[in-house]
Amino acid sequence: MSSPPSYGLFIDGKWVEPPGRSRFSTQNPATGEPLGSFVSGTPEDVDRAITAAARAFPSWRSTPAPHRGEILLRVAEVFRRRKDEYGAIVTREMGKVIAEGRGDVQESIDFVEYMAGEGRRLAGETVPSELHQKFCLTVRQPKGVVACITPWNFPTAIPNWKIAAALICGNTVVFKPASNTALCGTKVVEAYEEAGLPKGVLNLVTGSGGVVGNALVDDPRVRAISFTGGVETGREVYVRGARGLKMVHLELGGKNPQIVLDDADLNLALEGVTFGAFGTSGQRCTATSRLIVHEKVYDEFLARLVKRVEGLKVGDPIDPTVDMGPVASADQEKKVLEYIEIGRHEGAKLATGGHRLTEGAYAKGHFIAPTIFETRHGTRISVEEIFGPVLSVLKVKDYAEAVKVANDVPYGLSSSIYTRDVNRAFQAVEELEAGITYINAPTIGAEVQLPFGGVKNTGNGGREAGSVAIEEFTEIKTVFIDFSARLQKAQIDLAE
Ligand code: UN1
Repeated sequence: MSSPPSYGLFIDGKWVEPPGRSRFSTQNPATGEPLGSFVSGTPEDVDRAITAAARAFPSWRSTPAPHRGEILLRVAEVFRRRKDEYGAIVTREMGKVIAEGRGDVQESIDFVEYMAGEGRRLAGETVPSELHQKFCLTVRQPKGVVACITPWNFPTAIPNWKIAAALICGNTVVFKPASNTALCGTKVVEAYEEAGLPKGVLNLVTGSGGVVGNALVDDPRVRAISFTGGVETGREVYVRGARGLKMVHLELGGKNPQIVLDDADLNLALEGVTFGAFGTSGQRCTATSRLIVHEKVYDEFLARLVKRVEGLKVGDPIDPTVDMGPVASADQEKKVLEYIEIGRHEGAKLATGGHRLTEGAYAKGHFIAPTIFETRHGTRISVEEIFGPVLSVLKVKDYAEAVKVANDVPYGLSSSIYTRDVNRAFQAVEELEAGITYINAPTIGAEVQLPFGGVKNTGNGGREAGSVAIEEFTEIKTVFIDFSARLQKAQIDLAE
């Protein structure tokens, strides 16, 4: 095989390939085809990138936010123009089916445009003073240099959630993408470059979390860190960031339930769980990994689901007729197969799947058959995040038990309930412990104009997307303007 194209780091507006660095490459998880060779960044590279970002900060910060927004609109335009090309790269590098690869890029367009509009808002508040002739208000100011560390499952969308939000607020960025989707990360940065972002405002350092990630998190010039990934790495980032008293934003795992009550529209619920559990091969933080079904409809629903899932076409995700692609990497494949073994050992009943697909066209890829286990609440496969095409089905006797089971896990990102009873639906909104609840829709498919995030081990309380996305990337300055021309003492001079 010929060697794949080489890509550099993007520092201070230039693509650079520092000499003597080792390199890593990415592959298509469906075919093994090599896609690109990337620099394993070092602490010196991180230092240079942060220096460039710090240098660019004063002028970016003082660029009027609506003008920053205009640049973001141009970025969105580049993504729109290159949607087919970028969508195919997402599919080839990450393995999601082409409709979803294009969807990943669409989510980037939506978010960057949404944040461009934020350039004309970035609202503070005005509140009354307790004294005469005094104004009290708040303004938002950028934090400085921020680090964006992103996962492979939404390899253009999640970087944009972070980068566009950080930039519109006036911060400058050092971006480290997941290594196995380094080409997508590189393409994201190319779009910002093509749109004319000033040099140093966005910098890219590829490489490992242990080297590049840690150097970013530890550097005192980095004031905020936005991280999406696994819980254990997230905890490590949080602890390291805490030493420098940094704002750390975490989006971590999920174990998202779809509840199906006995009055649900079963056709709708069936389509919902099929997409929620096996879309993106189950590799969304929001993926449905538990199906909680009322006992009255359990047997019928499970039988129909198994039939539906056995009809899914698994294959090369670039083929538009394919329903599910491979998992994203050899590591993922190993982890998912381990969980399938765990399921078998803890006595879960395999309803379908449970094995690798290795014959013929599957031979070079990381394909796993869509897998459904019947199990009880409390087994490892029913409470631990698997991040693959493995669904645990749990039988419950009523609504109360369904919610109890749904809530009894360490995560709380997304949740869903299918019912025709409006009272039950609202009760579920109140009672499900999750950052997101869907009524009669699957656990996946959040829209960018609404907050995204979760409770418990899913994060540390922050939210991305929506108008609240700017909280993560701004400092609030409180301003008191006294126009009385005399000394007024708050709490002491009681105005009448
Ligand atoms: C993720 O898996 O981390 O809600 C993000 C969804 C997508 C984003 C998922 N819009 O499924």
